[in-house]
Formats: sequence, structure tokens, C-alpha cells
Amino acid sequence: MNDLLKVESATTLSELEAIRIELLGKKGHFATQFARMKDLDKADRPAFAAELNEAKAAAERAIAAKKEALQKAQIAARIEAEQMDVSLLSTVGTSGAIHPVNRAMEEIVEYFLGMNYELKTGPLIEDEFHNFEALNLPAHHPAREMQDTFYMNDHKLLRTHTSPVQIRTMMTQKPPLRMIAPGAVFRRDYDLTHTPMFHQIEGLVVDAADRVSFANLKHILSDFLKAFFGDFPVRFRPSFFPFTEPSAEVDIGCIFCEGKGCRVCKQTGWLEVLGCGMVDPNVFKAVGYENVSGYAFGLGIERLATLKYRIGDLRAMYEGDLDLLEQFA
Ligand code: 2NL
Repeated sequence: MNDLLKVESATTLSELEAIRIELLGKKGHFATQFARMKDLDKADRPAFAAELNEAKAAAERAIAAKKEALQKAQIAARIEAEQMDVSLLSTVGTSGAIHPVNRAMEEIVEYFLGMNYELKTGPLIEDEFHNFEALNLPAHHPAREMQDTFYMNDHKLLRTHTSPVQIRTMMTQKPPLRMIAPGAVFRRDYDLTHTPMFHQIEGLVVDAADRVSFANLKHILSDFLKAFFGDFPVRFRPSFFPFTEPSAEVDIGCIFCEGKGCRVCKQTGWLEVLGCGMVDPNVFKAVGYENVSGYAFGLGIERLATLKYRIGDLRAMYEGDLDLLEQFA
């Protein structure tokens, strides 16, 4: 068959490739022809070579043209085969859901807004003064160690709690103050019950010394926990935080076993849900507040959300697990 007719006869790209090798390959038709030149008279060789070169070039052009035509046809066939009717009605009925962390955060924020607390936010990248020093955490305090905090250049760091928002507020606003600061915080921790980013809400109330007491703190937190979890017992346990004195941790009766003792409450019958206390005088000194009293509290939103929504594994929160998220639609 004539070379060009042969190229034309290809119906697929692989057929065309086989023909290309047959014609232009190392042991192909043209290679064989060129090899025959040595058997010719010297005088006949130039004309033979010229003719052969022209025929070879023609074959190359034909193959390139055919290749392009076959590729175009292949794309057209694929478009035809994958065509869809965009006017058809969708059968997909799913809708988005609010993430359990945001849902718990919104609910907690709404509760305190209803109690006349002001909502405040601040930067995620902080300095050592607002994140540590002003909170009675001096240099070389163990809580400032590298292994707990993400440090960046020039002593900047990712805030390890939302307390720097309260510090910034106190340094720019006069008392009285009632505020909550919700948001993301960062610690170098990653295991079954810790993620390097999580969310906190902290609350702060400051007023004249005779107007804010530990009794007020117990009252507001007990009421909040009843509103959030339902009617479970609440207890305050003495504890320690550098930024409060006295300090307490707050437990609710285990919502899983109702205090009988189970795996979640480690047989104690109690679940720790937040920390609180009266603002340490050193904190007021750092922000320039005088003759005031205040209480503060802090809670982890992931912790409260996993308890309230009965989510077994904290890490499921951050894996985009649809089986989990769809339950919040
Ligand atoms: C916890 C405990 C707490 C605070 C946070 C605070 C902030 C200022 C002054 C004094 Cl500006 N205190 N915050 C106080 C007590 C406890 O959090 O376990 N959070 C998850």
C-alpha cells in the first residue's frame, strides 16, 4: 500500500503509532531504503536520496496531520459520551450544618450576652506581655516553656488562651467591665484529648471592690451550667491558676452515669468543665486598675461540646467526618 494511504487508513492513535514505527522507525521502511543506497551507482545516489527524503518528509507530515485529526476526534467523542443534561432537577437533598464547636460556642456566647456581658475579640498572634507577663506569669514560669507554646520570630507567639483579650480590654477601658472573649487558642499538644488548636471562652467581670464577690461567680457559673447541660449537680473544688486567687475548678455530676461512676468520669461521678477564680491583684496592677475586684473564668469549647453532644473522640471534630457532621444538620 502507498505510504500515505496507509497513514490515512489508521482509525486509532495506537494504529497510527504502529504505522509510524513501520515507516519511520529504526528498522522501518525508510531506514531500509536508505540502506539500499550503497548498492547503487555513485551517480544515481543523489537523485535517489532526494526522492527518498521528500517521500519521508511527506510521510512525516501525513502522520502529524493524522495524529491531530485522531486526537480531535477522540476529544469530541469523549465530550459527546460525557454530556450531561444540566437542566435536570437535582436529587441531592443534603444541606450544610453548623459545626459542633461553633454551635456550642454560639450557645455559650448567647447565654452571656443575655447576662449583659460584652463580646470582645483580639489577635491570634500575641506578645509575651499580653499572653503571659500581665497574667502574673513571669519569665521562666513553667507555663511559658517552649514545649507548651508556639513561638515565632521576635518573641511573638500564638496565644495560648484568650486572656490577652481581657488584658487589652482592661488597658483601654475603665471599669466596670463585663466581657466574654471567645476564640481559637494554640498549644503544642496533640493526643487523644488535645489538639494543637482549640477554642476557649473566657469571662471577666470587674467592678468596685465591694460589688464583685466569689459568691457572684459561683452563682453565674452554676446557672450557666444548668442552662447548658441541664439539671445536674455542680461543685467547686479549690485549685490554682497564676492569674486568679482564690481559684477553683468546677465539676458537674457525670451526665453519662448520673454520678454512679463510669468510664467517662473515670469512676469519680464528676466531670471537670471549667476553671475560675477571683482576679489576682498582680493582674490588676499590670493593667493599672486600682480599688477594684473581679472574677474570671475559662472553659474549653471542644470539651463542653464533646460532653453535651456525646462525641466520643475529640479528633473526629477536626477530621471533616461527615457521619458526625450530618447529625448536626
Ligand atoms: C481553664 C481555666 C481560667 C481565667 C481563665 C483570667 C483572665 C484574666 C484574669 C484572670 Cl485577664 N483570669 N482567666 C481565670 C481562671 C481560669 O481558665 O481551665 N480554662 C480552660
